[in-house]
Amino acid sequence: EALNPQEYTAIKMEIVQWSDAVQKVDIDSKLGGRKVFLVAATLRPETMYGQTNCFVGPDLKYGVFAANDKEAYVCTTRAARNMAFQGTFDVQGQVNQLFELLGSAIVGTKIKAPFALNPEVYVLPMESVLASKGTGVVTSVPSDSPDDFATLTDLKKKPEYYKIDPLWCAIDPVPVISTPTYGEMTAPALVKQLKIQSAKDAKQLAEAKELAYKEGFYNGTMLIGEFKGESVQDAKPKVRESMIKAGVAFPYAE
Ligand code: A2H
Repeated sequence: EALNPQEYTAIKMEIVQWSDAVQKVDIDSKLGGRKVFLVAATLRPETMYGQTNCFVGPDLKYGVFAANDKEAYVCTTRAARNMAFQGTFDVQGQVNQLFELLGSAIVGTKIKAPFALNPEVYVLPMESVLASKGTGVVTSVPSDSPDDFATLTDLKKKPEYYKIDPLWCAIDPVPVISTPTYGEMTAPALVKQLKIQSAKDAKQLAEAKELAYKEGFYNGTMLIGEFKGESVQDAKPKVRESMIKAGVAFPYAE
């Protein structure tokens, strides 16, 4: 991994409405009029049409970092440091944290999902989000990510246990990619086939993730968006460029 840097696409998801747990009066003064975005790192930008949610680690610490005079990004401090050296912020190499939030406080926040069929989605908790990878914010695409589908299934079963409003996970998976082996819902098909019971079935989920990625990448066809009908292999870099051009994404590497 040290030899091969991972090239992610960072997706900017503007906050439409903060959760009740965030004290609006307190943060308004700290933001200085900046728009705030949750920034998710993904390896599958072509699946963003099918976002139904976004995930944060409930026990992880997040910072709200000034990117410039107009925008602030929510991510881990680790990711903000990387961004500072990749030309993401207006001052090269400098991290300007406006304030800090616990993941659990961000849960329930409503955000814009760029390029998605559902233009606004909610932030939900995911225990398996690692602080050591990406931005600590994960887009949720249950049609194509077995991890996302398994987590959403768990949340839907026990909303009170996870302290969430059932409304926040009420959006159904959206068909994004068709594959010969799994049809239009690759992740749900694999979760069923491998008899995955919950997001805690880490071993089977790792296998499902591998199978879903390979089948989607090598044999998938886009069902939606600007590159509908094209192979996933062709569409992937095009969707990425299209999102970057539209100002809703930027390259992020680590
Ligand atoms: B992927 P790699 Cl549809 N902790 O995006 C846990 N998982 C994280 C993360 C973190 N801190 N940061 C990013 N990720 C997820 C879409 C997707 C992803 C689909 C299918 C597979 C898939 C929607 N979720 O990933 O370890 C993000 O989820 C499977 C490869 O760096 C990101 O891409 O290889 C992927 O894991 C990065 O994983």
